[in-house]
Amino acid sequence: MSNKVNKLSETIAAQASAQGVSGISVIRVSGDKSKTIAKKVTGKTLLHMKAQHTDFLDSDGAVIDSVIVLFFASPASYTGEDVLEISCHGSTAVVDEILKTLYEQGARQANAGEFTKRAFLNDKLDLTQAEAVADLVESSSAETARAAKNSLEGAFSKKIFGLLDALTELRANIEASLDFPEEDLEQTGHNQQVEKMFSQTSKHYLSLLEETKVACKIREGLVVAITGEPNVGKSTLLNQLCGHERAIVNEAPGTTRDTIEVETTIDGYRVCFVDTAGLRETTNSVEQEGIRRTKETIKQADLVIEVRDAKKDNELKTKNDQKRLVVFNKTDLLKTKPKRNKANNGALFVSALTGLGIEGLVENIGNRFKKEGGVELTMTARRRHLVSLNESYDAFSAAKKKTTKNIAGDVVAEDLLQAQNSLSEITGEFTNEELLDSIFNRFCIGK
Ligand SMILES: Nc1nc2c(ncn2[C@@H]2O[C@H](COP(=O)(O)OP(=O)(O)OP(=O)(O)O)[C@@H](O)[C@H]2O)c(=O)[nH]1
Ligand SMILES: [Mg+2]
Repeated sequence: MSNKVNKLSETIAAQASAQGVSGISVIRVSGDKSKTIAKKVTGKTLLHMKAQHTDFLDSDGAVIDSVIVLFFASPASYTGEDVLEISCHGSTAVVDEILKTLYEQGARQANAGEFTKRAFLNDKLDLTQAEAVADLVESSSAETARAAKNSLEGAFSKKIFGLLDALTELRANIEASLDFPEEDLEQTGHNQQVEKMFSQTSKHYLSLLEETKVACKIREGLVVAITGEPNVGKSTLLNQLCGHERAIVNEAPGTTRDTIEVETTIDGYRVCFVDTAGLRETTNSVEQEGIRRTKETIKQADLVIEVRDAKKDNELKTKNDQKRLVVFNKTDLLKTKPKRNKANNGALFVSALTGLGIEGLVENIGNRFKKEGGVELTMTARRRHLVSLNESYDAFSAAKKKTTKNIAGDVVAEDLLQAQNSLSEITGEFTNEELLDSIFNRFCIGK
């Protein structure tokens, strides 16, 4: 790990707007040569943030298009470098011609995420903010877009920096006490002060861990397993939920042998439904393997829908919880419609065949995103953030434990430093080229 890695030097260019035909396309250039290139392709000297309507000239001076150009002088630009933005007519031929000219004039094609990577390397954004740019572009619901915007504006980094400050203060306190005898520290109330700081920081960690977990899960989506005995209608339910005949439905029990995954969205949130083999005792080795996979899916799922046949299951008692939802299927075959009550504890009644009650089931799943852990979604987070935050919390907890056992202050301070380094990996103050590549390579070109 090192402090920020090498900065980039060449001037880059790429289409920033979506590929294909559109009303307007935006092409972006960033780097030292942006201003000279701008002069060559427009014949004009551009001023900072003054839009100009001009002809865009190819390398022989012929007009390619009539465009609006906007120049941002370093460091007041997205990347922190000189940036030229060209809004041209949205024809692929025009875009190609303009890019060809920019390359002839000294720019090179930008790599995926290179504009945002430069913004990070030039301290315009920290790593969580750079990641939030990708999350915002990819967001599929108003809530995730808002959360990504918050992260882009620094909501997540601010919380990490808050923790880092608390750790710095704690470490300074502990290091300052290294030269004093234990009795003095006891008398001056120093030890109580350190204890209080540990307990406050611990609370801070736990609430951020909870929030990060929720944000992470919402970004990744929920895995919902559809389980139950053979023939209760699991595959019919999967087909109903995803809107097409994905899984084979048959009146013979034991039809589904392998797990079947279908990705969809509910209110813009990602959900992966997994249809599973029905659970029963069997000697058939293929079915046994299917049942093993079902059990594996249940372990990994965020929510397990337990489908039951309402006609056979007279005992409507259920125990629903955060991870388990009982759904009584085939209610179209019942003479009297069952009602939700205390005994069935919020179980749902549906007919996968007719679609009855499916809307309520979808709503129930959608609400799990909104009320996830009772925590409001105020930021986006990724698995790598959660991993580093957990590592940091482990090092912090080790330090806390050692203080209560009166282990030497320098050992405690070392753990706290470790906790700080793990947090710095989140914001990118400590990073390496592979991590940056793995983040920015997933961006699209032009971002
Ligand atoms: N009347 C009625 N029949 C249903 C309903 N849902 C499923 N069925 C029927 O029940 C039978 C079994 O349906 P499947 O969806 O294959 O059941 P499964 O739980 O996936 O079964 P396995 O894959 O064998 O475990 C089929 O004949 C379906 O048409 C329903 O809501 N009402
Ligand atoms: Mg099935």
